Amino acid sequence: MKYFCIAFMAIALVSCNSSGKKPLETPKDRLVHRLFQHVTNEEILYGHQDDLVYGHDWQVTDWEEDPLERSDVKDVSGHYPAVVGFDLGGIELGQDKNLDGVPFDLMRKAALTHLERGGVVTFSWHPRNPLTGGDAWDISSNQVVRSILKGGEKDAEFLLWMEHAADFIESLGPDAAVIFRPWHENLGSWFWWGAGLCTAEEYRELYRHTWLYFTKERGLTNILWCYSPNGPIEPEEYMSRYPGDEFVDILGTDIYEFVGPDGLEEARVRFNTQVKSMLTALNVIATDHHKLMCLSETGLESLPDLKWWTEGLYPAIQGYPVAYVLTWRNAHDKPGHFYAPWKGFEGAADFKAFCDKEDIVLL
Ligand code: BMA
Repeated sequence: MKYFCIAFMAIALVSCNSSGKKPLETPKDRLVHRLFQHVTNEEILYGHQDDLVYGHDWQVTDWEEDPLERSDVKDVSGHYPAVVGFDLGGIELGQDKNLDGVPFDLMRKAALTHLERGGVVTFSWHPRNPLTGGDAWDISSNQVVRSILKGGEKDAEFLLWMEHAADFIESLGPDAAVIFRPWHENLGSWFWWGAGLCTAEEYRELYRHTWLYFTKERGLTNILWCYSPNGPIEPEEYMSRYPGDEFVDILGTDIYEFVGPDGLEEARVRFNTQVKSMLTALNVIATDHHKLMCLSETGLESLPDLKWWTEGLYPAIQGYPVAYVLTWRNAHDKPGHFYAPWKGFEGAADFKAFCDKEDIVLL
């Protein structure tokens, strides 16, 4: 395992971009540079969703006092993950807590703490359905995206939703460069912005509308925008709803392993094939478009394969220029809904072996 050191950040502050000419002026430039540097070094950052705010059997309760030193990943590997993900779902309504019960004040503190430790922060967003009032998974109408675009019946309301999300990111301060990954898994049809629920043009408009609001209206220029359709899919399909180079910095994909009736071994083989074929395609697209790439979400729920990390995930990503790979959350209130080991979990040794690989980076 390799891990960041503060010295790296100091070097990054005075270094130049790949052309060697333009100084790296903004926090965003520096984060992009740093991620490219890891890719050049053939290193992959490991990430975990919600890592600092709760784990398999614990959660932060007193967020103001808590030093946020607990982490399931650290409990097992000795290190914090290099990347921590958080979800903004619920911010749009001005709620105090997100859809999984994480107070936004705690999320802000955790994000800033992680950045101070030298980590990378990424935000996803499962906003509620602005037309029906249901949740992100409410796919009862195919008019939702259209309703929030300019001239739509919900466009003013949606502007307010974006305002709340932008306020939160702005509250991290001007030095915080973060990855934002809205409208993810859009080639499936399980979210109201999914492929079966809006046209390709409506989707692209939604992404651009969001980008324009954050970037131009609000001047939030320290965001790395990640486009992350569900995989695996063919390259043409991946690009079929791509918002455009101007609006995207990182090409991501979400691919999970699912165990079917054919058992663990087959599931592992299937996952391996799917991830490799998607990353092979993404590598070509990312090279053509001069973008970073990542495995924005992955995991095997409950980790029934005790060798998943070293024999499932690692061989699937090893050697690919992925900036980071993020496994999903360890819910403390949903039995079996976990994607990283915790202290005492029987498969912890395999995770530790994964973290100890030369090309896997934790803090
Ligand atoms: C899903 C599950 C849900 C959660 C949502 C947003 O994959 O983990 O329990 O509410 O992500 O974090």
